[in-house]
Amino acid sequence: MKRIALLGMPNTGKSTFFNRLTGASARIGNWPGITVDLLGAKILLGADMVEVVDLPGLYDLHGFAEDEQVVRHFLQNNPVDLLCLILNAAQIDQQLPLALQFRQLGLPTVVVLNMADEAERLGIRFDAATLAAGLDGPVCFISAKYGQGFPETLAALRQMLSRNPPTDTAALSEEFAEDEALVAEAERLIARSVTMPRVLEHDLTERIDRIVLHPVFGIPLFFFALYLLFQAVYALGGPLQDGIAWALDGFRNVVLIHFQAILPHWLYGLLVEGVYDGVGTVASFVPVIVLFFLGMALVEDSGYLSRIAFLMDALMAKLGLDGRGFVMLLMGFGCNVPALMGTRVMRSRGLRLLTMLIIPFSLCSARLQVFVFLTTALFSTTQAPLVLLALYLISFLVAFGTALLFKNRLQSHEPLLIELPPYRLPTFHQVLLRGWHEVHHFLSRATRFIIAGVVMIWLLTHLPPGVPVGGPETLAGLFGGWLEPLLRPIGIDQQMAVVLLFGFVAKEIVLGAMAVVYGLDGDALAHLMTQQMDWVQAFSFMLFTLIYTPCLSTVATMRSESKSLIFTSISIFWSLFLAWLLSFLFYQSARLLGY
Ligand SMILES: Nc1nc2c(ncn2[C@@H]2O[C@H](COP(=O)(O)OP(=O)(O)OP(=O)(O)O)[C@@H](O)[C@H]2O)c(=O)[nH]1
Ligand SMILES: [Mg+2]
Repeated sequence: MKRIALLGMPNTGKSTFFNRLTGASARIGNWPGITVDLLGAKILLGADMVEVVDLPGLYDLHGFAEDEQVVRHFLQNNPVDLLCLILNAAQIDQQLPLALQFRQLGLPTVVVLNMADEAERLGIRFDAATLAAGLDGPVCFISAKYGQGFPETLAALRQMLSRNPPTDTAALSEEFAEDEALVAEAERLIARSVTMPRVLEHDLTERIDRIVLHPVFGIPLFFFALYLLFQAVYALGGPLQDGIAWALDGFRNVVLIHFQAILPHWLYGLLVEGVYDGVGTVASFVPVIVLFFLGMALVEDSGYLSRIAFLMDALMAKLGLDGRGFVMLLMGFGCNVPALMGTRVMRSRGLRLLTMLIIPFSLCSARLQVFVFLTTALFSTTQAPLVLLALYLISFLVAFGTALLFKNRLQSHEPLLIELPPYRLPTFHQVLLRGWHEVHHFLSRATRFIIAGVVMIWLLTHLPPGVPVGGPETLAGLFGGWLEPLLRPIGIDQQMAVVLLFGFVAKEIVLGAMAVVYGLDGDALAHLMTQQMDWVQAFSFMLFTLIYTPCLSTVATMRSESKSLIFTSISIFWSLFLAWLLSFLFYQSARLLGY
């Protein structure tokens, strides 16, 4: 099978092109460094089955950040028949040297000038023939996002592919011409083939930036935007969630109930009261999570992320981090795993480890489910979003505090230039794709962890046979009993202790576990929680859930990205210790104050 590799600088639209080419749904965002790993997909091009590989961006063929190494390693170890080099046409002056560097590889290459729409708006004109002659190969103009020029590009790829015999890329280690020589050549080529208006008009972007990057109001504005996002999530997500809970309940009472007569008692209990109720309780939160992600997608794709990195850079530097670290925390709001992988763009190991250490404190969407459930149950509708905002702020504070404590051990000196890409609106398709991503993510986690988790909990609360369900004599009661001395000082009882134990595997299980432990779901469960705990206990539970290890996947990613067992263990123990300490301080002082 033939292979096409998509290469280019970060944020030039490689993944957007990849998605258009293959129909895949690679993650896209207006932030350099969204793709940090290989993603392949097969397509039929002419008569050939071709594997297209989307790669992380690279600034330079001899770059040494982890994501750039991923590219080099790929090129050195896999035969590639055709390179598809994606450049941002609107920044041709900065990107052409990379194209010339690639030309030295001597591999068949199609140069794709993407974002032709933006280049045109800016008034940049190209002489395609001169450019193609200078680059020694075909040049295509395209807007991967909107589709102009796509058929022609596809034809060029097909033609190049049919013309060339397979090549070996081991040539990568060859000597390159001096960088200065390449830059000078790029300048000459641009002078001959590109006409740029004297001043580039980024009018709208500049006007928005004047507000968003305001030295005084910039940061408050960001937190206000965050607050609006939660309000919207509550306002829109609540009814959706109720709807799903209602439908799931209906299905149970109308259809599943009939199996009670057919199935053995224990099996019905396991399947319906265990798996169905457990997974259903979690599933009813999916709309909230998807909504939240759509909001995040807007932040990510608009280009606001880079502005946030810029705004927070000075503050983060005091913590031994940089603006990207803050952005990784925000990405961690979705899921900590890609945020951990996103640190690959950092070159200094100290900086990378310090950033990885704080990411698990970022309030991921699985934890969000738990918090939305508990805040809705135990606080009034006006208080709930504020409590949630407080939890987000605590998540930042804990992360910052951790960075402060560890920054001297994980030193870094990496100069950073934050790029501010123009603002872009995601297309409807991109937004849909993102929503689908999250549903898909949920479904795959559901099959991997949630079902297994709720089954385990059902067994623990029902075994050994013959004892009262969920009582102190069951296995769950036993475990809870062991943990109790440790968790009582933070206001967590035996049953919730079992829930926390499972939360270690994945926070998505927490709600399902509560449903199974208490044998209730939906509103009934929420109602019961108000009797089982007061707001002080609930908040203490949420604090603990926020701070202790997010899930096994995070631990595994931490291990593979840091390549250090010691570092991973430190992260786990530190977060457990901190979770307990802060919950303890909160719970005991609240009680002392008479709450
Ligand atoms: N206006 C315009 N925007 C585009 C075009 N292609 C991609 N984009 C936007 O550019 C941004 C970057 O797109 P990606 O596909 O994630 O870029 P990438 O090269 O894969 O980036 P990394 O994986 O971070 O290296 C996103 O906001 C896209 O929506 C285009 O043709 N026109
Ligand atoms: Mg990408």
